[in-house]
Amino acid sequence: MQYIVEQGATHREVLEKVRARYGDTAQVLSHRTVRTGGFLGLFSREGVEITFYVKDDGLRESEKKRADVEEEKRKLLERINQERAIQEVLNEVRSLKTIVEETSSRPATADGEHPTLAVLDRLLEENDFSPAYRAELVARARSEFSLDCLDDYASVEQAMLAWMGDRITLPDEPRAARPRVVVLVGPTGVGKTTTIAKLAAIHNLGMAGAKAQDVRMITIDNFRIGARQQIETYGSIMRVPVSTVETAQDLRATIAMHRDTDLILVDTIGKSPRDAVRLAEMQQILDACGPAAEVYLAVSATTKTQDMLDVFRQFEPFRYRAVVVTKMDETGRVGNVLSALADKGKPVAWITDGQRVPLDIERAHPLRFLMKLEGFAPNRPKLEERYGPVADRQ
Ligand SMILES: Nc1nc2c(ncn2[C@@H]2O[C@H](COP(=O)(O)OP(=O)(O)O)[C@@H](O)[C@H]2O)c(=O)[nH]1
Ligand SMILES: [Mg+2]
Repeated sequence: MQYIVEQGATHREVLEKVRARYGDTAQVLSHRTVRTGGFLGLFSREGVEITFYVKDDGLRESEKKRADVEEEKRKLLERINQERAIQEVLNEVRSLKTIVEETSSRPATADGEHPTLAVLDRLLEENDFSPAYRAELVARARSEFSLDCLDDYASVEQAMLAWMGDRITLPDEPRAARPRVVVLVGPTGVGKTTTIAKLAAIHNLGMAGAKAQDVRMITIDNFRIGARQQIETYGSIMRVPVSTVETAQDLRATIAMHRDTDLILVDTIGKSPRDAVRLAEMQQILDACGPAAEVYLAVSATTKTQDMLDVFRQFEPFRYRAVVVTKMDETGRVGNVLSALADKGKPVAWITDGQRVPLDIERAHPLRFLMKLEGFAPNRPKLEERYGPVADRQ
């Protein structure tokens, strides 16, 4: 048992105070009137002082109550702390999320492109690919790769190389015909006559996968001083007969005369097909070669992208079946060629890479272009798996 003395202004006030603390276990023992408050005996007021006794279990009860309150307080604080911690974690998560969102949506480059694509696009541009070709390749990479995958530069680069390679097509085997008439058209100075000489030699000798054939060259390029001499010189060195013709009728007659030849190679004048008269003239020449004649367009790899597209377009009326790319040795950039080929959907048959007749010619192979691209690192074994082996050039 314990005694408690409590003072207050009124009897009721003291009772309420004690009951609040100890409940009904506090029993009034005595009470008296006292003066409370004041200062040095002045201004004090009359009040009551009550003495209670409280049973131990009452005390325990009250202590328990207090302990409970303490426990509650502790739990509450704990929860507040926990909530604070959760809030902090949430804030952390929120700020991380913002960073992630900002990173993925934030323009990695000024135009908002992923860095991998920005770099590859710049490389394509440096390799002289047309804007349309570049846009198509980059759009494909954007749609086929997730943001995570785009971070892996090498794999996007290799995929792009394969897409470029897939767009380089080779012509089908020509239909068997005898004689097989092959006509080379194209702008002046691209190397038509030289290429005709190279083709004559390799077919005559059975090189570069061709079997040894009976070959003849026909030239209509007899307006330019020395042009006739040029091809006749090649002919005599290689022991390939040459015919020179002046008109379309001549040409028709000459082909008819040599119908037992395996392969007739026709060199043409390289005037601008923009000229309507020349265009009509050229059409007559092609008609004279017969419906089975295979027309090839010779273009120099050194031609600028837009000019290349123009040449492809200008020669369209001659329905060339494939392209011969000349002077590959004179440029490190072949995006112009690949853009024009893709744009026109034309296959590429031969590549020439030097002035040596007949050494500097080979059948086209996608890798020959891909390996020339500046700034790209083509995985040759992987690409050879896809497109077949390619020989090393000396
Ligand atoms: N570097 C290089 N020069 C070539 C190539 N093909 C032809 N040429 C040169 O280009 C010039 C023009 O060739 P030509 O055959 O007369 O062109 P054509 O006017 O189209 O008949 C000549 O000096 C050739 O030696 C090639 O693949 N590489
Ligand atoms: Mg010529």
